[in-house]
Amino acid sequence: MIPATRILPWIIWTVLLLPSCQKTKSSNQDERPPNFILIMADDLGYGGIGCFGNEEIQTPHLDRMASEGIKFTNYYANSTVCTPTRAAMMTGRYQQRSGMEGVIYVRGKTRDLGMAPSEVTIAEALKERGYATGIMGKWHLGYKKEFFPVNQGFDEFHGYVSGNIDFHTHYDNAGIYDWWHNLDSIAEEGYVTDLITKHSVDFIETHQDRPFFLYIPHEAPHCPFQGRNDPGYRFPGEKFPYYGIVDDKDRAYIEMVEVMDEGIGELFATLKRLNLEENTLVVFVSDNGAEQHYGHNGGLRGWKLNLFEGGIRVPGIAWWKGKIQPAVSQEIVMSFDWMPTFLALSNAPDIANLALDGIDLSAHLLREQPLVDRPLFWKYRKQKAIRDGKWKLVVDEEKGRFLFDLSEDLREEKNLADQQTAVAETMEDQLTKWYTEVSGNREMVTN
Ligand SMILES: [Ca+2]
Repeated sequence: MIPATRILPWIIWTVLLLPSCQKTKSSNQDERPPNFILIMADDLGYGGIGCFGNEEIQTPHLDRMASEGIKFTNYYANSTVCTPTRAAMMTGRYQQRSGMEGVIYVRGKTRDLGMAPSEVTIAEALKERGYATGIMGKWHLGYKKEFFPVNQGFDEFHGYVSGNIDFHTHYDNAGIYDWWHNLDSIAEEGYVTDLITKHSVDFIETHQDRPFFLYIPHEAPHCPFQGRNDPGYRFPGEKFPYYGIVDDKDRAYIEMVEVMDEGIGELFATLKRLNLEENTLVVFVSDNGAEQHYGHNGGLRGWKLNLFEGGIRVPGIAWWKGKIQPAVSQEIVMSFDWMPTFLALSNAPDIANLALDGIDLSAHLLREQPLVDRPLFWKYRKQKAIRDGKWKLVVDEEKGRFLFDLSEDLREEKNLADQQTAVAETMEDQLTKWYTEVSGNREMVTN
């Protein structure tokens, strides 16, 4: 069910695209809309991979993707934690609009909550365009089956719905088994990262003859810290440590990122083998900044769970053979921009009808056109933040106001709030107006 306020645009849009769906079926390869592969790491910080300055972790496939494609140095996650970034990415809208401002936890009062099936997702919109749609990996937008990916436009789902599972036994942090195929709990042996890669390759092979959208939200490098050959440790009815039982967690962390990179290499090899490279846009991003104890934030201030740059600025890469030219882009981009971008590239009719907050990046990706100037906003727990050009304002309910000039102070060391009071006031006003508009009076998950 689509809410009444959005029914009219949805009907108009659906009717408008009927003729183009029919055309897709009979069109030749040149007219076929491109495939989209959206890969998202979990808790990977700004300095977490080779092409973003990490010298300790070997990520040759992501490094090659960045050198052949566009590397975004100002790429932001919509939030500093899992659930809200995923909600924004799936809907192309600020997560507050779907009530998903905080994390849905496996324990406690949020366990029964989820993103409403009435929200229009990127998968639903592309499915309407005739795309095959798949998600292999972490969902984290609701534990009840009514919230599962297959009820949000995905034809196929292999993965888990909680925040993290044992990479080997597939039990979540509450000791509940969490590995699914569509709506069924299934027994499947394997290391989560390898299973995600295997099912992703299978999906591409199965759907190679039609346009597809494949969303690959990896578990790596979120805890528990476990490599391929480390033991499983979560079992029902037992107590276990959140971060895992491996002694050398730094070693396990490195391996987790490297195995993910290996899997991404396998995806690229699959595209090449099936001759899909020139018809597939591949995007790699993270869902929030680095975890404080084991992650790499590239020298930025802050970590996952706060709105300083280290919590929200993450790696972003876009690759498309023959279409995207190698470049380093300083344009400011955010998670919710991929939905309008993919819809535009699939020649969807007027996407303005969907009232998305994200913007279409396609002219920037394909022709290096600059993006329009726009402010971007965040809210999580006691912090709100706005980025507008070079300025960034963080308003913390307890610690006060922080204003930074990111063009000179990327590490957010010099608080200019007292010197540039007019700038700070104006930005705080924008922030307040934004929050009133996106949150409305609705109930919100704020954990
Ligand atoms: Ca995360």
